[in-house]
Amino acid sequence: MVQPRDKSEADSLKPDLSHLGLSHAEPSQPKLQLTDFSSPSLPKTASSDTYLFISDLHLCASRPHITIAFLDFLETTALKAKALYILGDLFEYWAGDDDIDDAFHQQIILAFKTLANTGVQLFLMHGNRDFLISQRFCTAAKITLLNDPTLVVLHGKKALLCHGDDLCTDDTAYQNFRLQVRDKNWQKEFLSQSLETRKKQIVSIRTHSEQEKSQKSAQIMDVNSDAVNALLQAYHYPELLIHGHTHRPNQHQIQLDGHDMTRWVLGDWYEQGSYLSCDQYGCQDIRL
Ligand SMILES: [Mn+2]
Repeated sequence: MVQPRDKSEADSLKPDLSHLGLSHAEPSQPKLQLTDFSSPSLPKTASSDTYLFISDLHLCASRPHITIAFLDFLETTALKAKALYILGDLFEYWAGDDDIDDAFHQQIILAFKTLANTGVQLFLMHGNRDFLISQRFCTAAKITLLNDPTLVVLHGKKALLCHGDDLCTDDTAYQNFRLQVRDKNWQKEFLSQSLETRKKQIVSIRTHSEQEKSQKSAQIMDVNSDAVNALLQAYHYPELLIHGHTHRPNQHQIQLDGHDMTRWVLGDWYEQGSYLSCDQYGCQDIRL
C-alpha cells in the first residue's frame, strides 16, 4: 500500500504547464513542455519511475466489466506509477461537463481524485469521443488537460503524445467532421442545448458514424505515414511517438532523415485492458 504523500510534495511534483501551447498551428516552432521528470532535483520519494499510457477505454455504464477492470487498474498498477497519461477516448462519449453529476461519472471522478491524492500525476488528452471534457471535470478529477499533441520528456527521451485521429488523414470524411466539431463556435452552440438534447444528438451522430465506418477500408482508418512523418519532423524527431485511436496496438520502428524513432500504438479497452509502461529501461506494452 502506498502512503499518500503530503500535499506540498505533491504540488512540487506538478509540472509547469503554463507553456502548454503545442498545436499543429505552429509546427515550425514547437515548444517543449516542461515535464522532465528525470530531473535529479525532484524528490526521491516518488513511488516509482514509471509513466503509464492508456487510451480508448470508451468507459460507459453499459460495459461494467471494463469499468471494474479500469478501477482495479487505477487502484493497483497506476497507484505505483509516477504519472498516468490518458491519451483520449476515456469515455464512450462526453456530452458536456454538466454531466459530471451522473452516478457513473462520479464513480470515475472519485477514483481519479483518490489516485491523484496519493501523488500520482494524472494527465488527459481529448479523443474524438470526449473532446468536450473541460475544466470542471478536470478540476473535480484532479486531472491536467493536455493539448493534442504534447511533447514530454521521459527519462531523458522526448516523447510526443497525441490521440491519433489527426493522423488518419486518408479518412477525409472524418477529418471534415473533426474540423466541424472542434470549432469553438460549433461547440458553444452545441453546449447551449439541454443535456438531454445533446445526448440524443450524440447517439444519432454515432449511429451515422458507425454506418459509415462499416463501409470504410481498414487502411483508410489507420494513420497515414506521411502525416506521421510530417508530425515527427515538425517536433524535431522525438524518440517516441505514443498514440491510440486506431485500436491497433503495436510498436513501429521509424527511420526518418537519419533519426530512429519508435511509434507506439495503444490498445483499446473494448474487450480487455492494456497499457504502455515506460521507465528508464524502455517501454513495454502490457495486457491486463
Ligand atoms: Mn479515438
